[in-house]
Amino acid sequence: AQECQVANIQVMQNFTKTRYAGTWYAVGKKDPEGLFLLDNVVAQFTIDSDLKMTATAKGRVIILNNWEMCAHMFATFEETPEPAKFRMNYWGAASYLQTGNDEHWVIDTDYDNYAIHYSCRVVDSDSTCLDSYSFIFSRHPTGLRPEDQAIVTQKKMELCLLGKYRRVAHNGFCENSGSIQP
Ligand code: DAO
Repeated sequence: AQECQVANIQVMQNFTKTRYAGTWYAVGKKDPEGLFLLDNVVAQFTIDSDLKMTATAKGRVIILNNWEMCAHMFATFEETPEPAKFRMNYWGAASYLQTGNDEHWVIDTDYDNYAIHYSCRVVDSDSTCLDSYSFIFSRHPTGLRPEDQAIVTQKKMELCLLGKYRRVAHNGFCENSGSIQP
């Protein structure tokens, strides 16, 4: 079936990265295998003078089984022929944090209130995604506006991930910490 094939996923049309810049609060997340960012996830996107997109992100993580901390992450984005599809290189402020190179797709956004991110790490033999993660972002730390919920639900369905998201709490864990908070 054509359904749920990664190559058929529709992304944001005419994506404008300058409008995407600024702070986004993760309010929902579908986790990948070996999840990393737990909650209190806030990402800050910047467009440099050379028009390249970069980001910093904070979030609560648990590493080495039992050590809870606020991870401070950095990311650079490589553009592709499709404006809403990027390759993201990411690393942590500390060496024991995750490092990687992931797809970073913007599925939909109104730039001012909500954004839906998607990343497939492993495509299965049937062309569906075997290991994905996805963030639901809001410009407001309090969550999505009621009028945006329906759009987000529709997009979760199109990603074949409806029911696989959890709420991402914001309780100030990463707020008054520079980069590391053991
Ligand atoms: O949390 O399990 C996970 C996967 C997330 C890895 C990437 C985090 C670092 C970069 C975030 C930038 C903006 C989304």
